[in-house]
Amino acid sequence: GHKAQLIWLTGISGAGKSTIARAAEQKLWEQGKQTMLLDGDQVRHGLNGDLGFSPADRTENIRRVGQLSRLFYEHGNIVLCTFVSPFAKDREAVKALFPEGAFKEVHITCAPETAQERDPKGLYKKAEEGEITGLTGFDAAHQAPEDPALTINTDEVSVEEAVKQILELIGQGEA
Ligand code: GGZ
Repeated sequence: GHKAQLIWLTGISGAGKSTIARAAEQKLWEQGKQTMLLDGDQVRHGLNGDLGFSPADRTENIRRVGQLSRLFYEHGNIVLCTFVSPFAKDREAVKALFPEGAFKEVHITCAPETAQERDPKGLYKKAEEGEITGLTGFDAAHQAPEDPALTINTDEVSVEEAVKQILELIGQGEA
């Protein structure tokens, strides 16, 4: 069996959250585990399509996702969330919805230069050219978790190794 829990990946755009979460979910499927992956980019195209990137909208984005995560958690899923979630207080509010130990915060980090080089969506280029403002990792801050369950620096750690670390974290305390 497995323990329902919420694995919350936080970090700047281009740090590798979605890539790592998708690979981890694949492994969990192979182990026959029931999972739900909620990704910022996807959720914002549908459910939270009414929200932008102002601090208030980001807070509302994370609030809704927290509630959604709890529903999936209560139905026995290992929930994987990948959101920039730059504000510590918003992540704390999600954590408060879960029983002790069920919310595990993972900081996916890399040098800002690395994220800017990867630039999977071309957002950093747009920010450099002044087309957009308020891009986390460029001209908007990300508040690092103070006491994460895990920190993965993708400058140093491969996707495969990152997945291994996350699976170990998920397995902790499992019967
Ligand atoms: C941060 C932005 C922004 C700004 C668009 N700041 O790398 P991506 O493209 O696929 O993931 C990012 C996604 C962030 O959505 P979240 O719901 O995770 O953000 S938050 O938790 O802050 O509410 C990025 C894209 O949307 N994106 N503009 N200004 N990310």
